[in-house]
Amino acid sequence: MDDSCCWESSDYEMLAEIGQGAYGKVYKARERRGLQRFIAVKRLHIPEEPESGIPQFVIREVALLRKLEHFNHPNIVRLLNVSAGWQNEKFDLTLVFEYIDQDLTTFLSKASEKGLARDKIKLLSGLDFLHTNTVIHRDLKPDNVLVSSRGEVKIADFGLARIYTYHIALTPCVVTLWYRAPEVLLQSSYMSSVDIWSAGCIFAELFLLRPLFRGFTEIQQLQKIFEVIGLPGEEDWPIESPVCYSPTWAEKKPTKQLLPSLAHEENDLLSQFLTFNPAHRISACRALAHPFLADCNREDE
Ligand code: 0RS
Repeated sequence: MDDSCCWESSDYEMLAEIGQGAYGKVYKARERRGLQRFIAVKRLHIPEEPESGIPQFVIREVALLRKLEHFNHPNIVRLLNVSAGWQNEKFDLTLVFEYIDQDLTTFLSKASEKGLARDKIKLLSGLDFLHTNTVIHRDLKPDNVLVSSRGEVKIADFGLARIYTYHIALTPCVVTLWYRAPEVLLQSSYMSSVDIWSAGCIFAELFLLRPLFRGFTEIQQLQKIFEVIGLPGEEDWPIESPVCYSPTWAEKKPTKQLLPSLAHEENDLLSQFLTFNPAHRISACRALAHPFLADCNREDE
């Protein structure tokens, strides 16, 4: 059977491929019935386990996504439907989401500095919700933050992390390191604080209108980070990391003003996002109470 047959659906009409990555593929489509809304259809092919059939974690992660959907969080992309089936001895998972017009990358490429300030609070509300429900995004970046024509900000591409790891092992593909937390770059263990690091990089990008740390290898990415935040103390270096601490990495500069172009409160929050030691990094919940974001919140009302 050729691949094209898979895309025929009585429920929706496939329009265009909008993304491809470790996750499989995402398509823009339109419902054939009812409201005939645009939707985002995500297809994952999951190799069958020889012994047990469908891997247990696939079932668990999809169940978690569906559970989260019941909360209707305004900053999380809506999951409309999940279906599964077998195709050529592979297990296919199809997730149908609401379609949002733009990603943040595109939004930023058209943006001028004004009018962005209040959007990041929404991103943090979404993150706080995910973290409260023990979901770590792990790959938060402007490509998977969606911005609707009504100015809503919604996080996409979360929850299936373990399915992705599975995929990445099978399909080598280029991933961006720009939003990756140092503990991930150093191959240490990680927690929800990795998403806060990514949010910090996005926060800076809203002001700079360009990515903050643009490294093309793990080592180069770390160097770019240390050029801005300064070299961390050896006591903060993860002991389990295969990368050794070296004082020659960068200067140990004081982290008073990370970005000179930012105001005092913006810099204060940014330095709490971009704290090297994940144990000392601010949480999404505490960041929402920071004077800078609390102010945005009031303006929104
Ligand atoms: C890199 C410049 C291009 O509505 C788009 C949507 C879009 C969605 C949508 C809804 C729910 C996803 C997408 C989704 C699912 C993995 C994903 C990975 C990244 C992003 C979303 C994912 N920039 C990227 C592609 N693109 C054009 C600009 C667009 C434009 C509008 N609306 N995705 N992608 N989940 N899984």
